[in-house]
Amino acid sequence: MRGNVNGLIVVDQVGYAVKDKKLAMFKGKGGIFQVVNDHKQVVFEGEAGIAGFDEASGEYVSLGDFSSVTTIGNYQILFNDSYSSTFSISEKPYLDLHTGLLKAFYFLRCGIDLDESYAGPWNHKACHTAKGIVYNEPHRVRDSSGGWHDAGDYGKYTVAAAKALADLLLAYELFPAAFDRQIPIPESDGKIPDILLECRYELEWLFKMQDELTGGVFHKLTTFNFPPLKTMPEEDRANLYFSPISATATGSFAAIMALASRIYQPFDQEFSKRCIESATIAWKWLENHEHYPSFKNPEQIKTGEYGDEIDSDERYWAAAELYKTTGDEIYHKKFKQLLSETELKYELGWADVGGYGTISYLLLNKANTDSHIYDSLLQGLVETAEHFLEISQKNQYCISLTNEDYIWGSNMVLLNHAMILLLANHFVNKINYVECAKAHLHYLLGRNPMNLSYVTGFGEHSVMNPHHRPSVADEVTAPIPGFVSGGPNSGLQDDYVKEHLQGEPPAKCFADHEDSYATNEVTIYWNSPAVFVASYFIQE
Ligand code: G3I
Ligand code: 9MR
Ligand code: ZN
Repeated sequence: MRGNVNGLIVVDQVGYAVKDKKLAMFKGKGGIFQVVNDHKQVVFEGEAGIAGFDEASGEYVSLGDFSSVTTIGNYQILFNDSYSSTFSISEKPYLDLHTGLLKAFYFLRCGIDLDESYAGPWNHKACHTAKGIVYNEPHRVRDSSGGWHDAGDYGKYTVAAAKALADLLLAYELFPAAFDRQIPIPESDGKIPDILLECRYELEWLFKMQDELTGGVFHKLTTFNFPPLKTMPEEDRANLYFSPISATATGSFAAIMALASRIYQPFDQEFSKRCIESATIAWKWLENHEHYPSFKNPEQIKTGEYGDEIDSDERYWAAAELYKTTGDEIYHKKFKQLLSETELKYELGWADVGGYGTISYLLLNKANTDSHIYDSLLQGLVETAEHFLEISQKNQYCISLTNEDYIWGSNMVLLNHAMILLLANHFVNKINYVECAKAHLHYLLGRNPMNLSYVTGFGEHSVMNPHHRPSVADEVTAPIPGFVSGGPNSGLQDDYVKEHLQGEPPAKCFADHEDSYATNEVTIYWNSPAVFVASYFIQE
């Protein structure tokens, strides 16, 4: 890096592919700019066009195109006296990013030593190996170990796990060629793709969330309170509690287990069978509990609630996956019935999961579907993608976020939109969707109003102080790499941002500070859509 890098010119700090359309954004009025290589030679001169107003950042922004630069190398953009961060042009700029995003799940593993050979300076001892207590049944203790920590905290939450697993397994299902390299992780064997080995670590834990007495699934496994920020996982020794069963957890569990059963079938039939059996038992619980009160944190439990009033979308997703995996018409019938009750058919969140049900159905052999339903769901998916494309075409950063989208975890909203665009492209093959999805990734990686790569360890100016307990508590300066930060959140829902960011425009409501859990935390389900999106671009 050299020169005056002041955030006036923003680029994808990880890089652009040789064939890419290459845009940089310039704050303020446009004008002549140069692309400079690392031998200080000007390789291109262009002009950033007329500036447009970007509502989300409250700034004028103009766009400069340097697509004609196709020589592999490292570059900066020079504009008046300001420089951009360094970026690369290469055939596959996202390969290491992809590995890093996946490796983050290994770093979140609970219940196992993270050895130096895999974890480097971020190694630590096994954590949370004690049994968990079933809330309100103090004498009932159950194995609870394994899986991934949810986030910057050490809780493990069923619906969060299901979203993360869905994105990862879907990425593998649709883009298997993206997973032919090893991460590597301790289980890497060169036969089973590492992503499936990593997901299995989570699935083995998820089985433990199913109540052996009723088939329902516990909503979460956490301590009563969040431990202090400066706490290594193995130092967090308070009792662990299984919160009560919920319908949303049971629905998401049934769905993800049915999906997993299909994916693991060619590799391990025994495991695949366990998955579908658990899914079926969870489904029976759902059938026996058609109306079930939505989950609320019990009195003493103050950790993440993952509340969700509506469980029809979880049931819809479960029916779709169970139908797809078993071929049993009973689930098809249920799916069709739930279709009319489900409004959120294109959402890919931890609360609104209908999109996964829709995608599952669309990935069926059309002969096994009701063609009217199939066509209308596909049309809805395409309309959703068109909507995002339209917004992006008017947006100065070429993304589909509107002011209202800068909520807690806005980077997930961003990446979910990119997923929808890529999924729509999967069915109707439209290059504009792919380019638009890539623009979303460019935003994540630095081409945004904050001039910040929101992925730790990737990009010259990337997030350094995530709200992530091990990153805070360990003695290593650098945060653990490969984590997607939550991103700008105009709700200003933590004390740090309340104090420092009053009045900021939505896209600038972000603080790279360890106390800002409402803007700068990390979670499994913000990383997982990033894996999905990056997977597309490394295998296309
Ligand atoms: O959807 C509404 C939107 O309609 C409204 O306009 C907007 C205004 O603030 O709010 C939106 O809701 C927000 C919701 O996230 C969106 O998903 C809520 O305000 C916000 O409070 C809520 O935050 C959730 C947060 O927990 C607090 O409950 C995040 O989604 C969720 O990702 C986060 O999850 C936490 C876990 O509880 C604990 N582990 C870490 C994890 C990540 O921070
Ligand atoms: O660390 C917690 C984070 O994982 C949650 O997302 C967040 C919201 O539930 O809460 C964080 O914990 C904070 C708590 O809510 C309030 N006191 C400070 C805690 C951070 O150290
Ligand atoms: Zn742990």
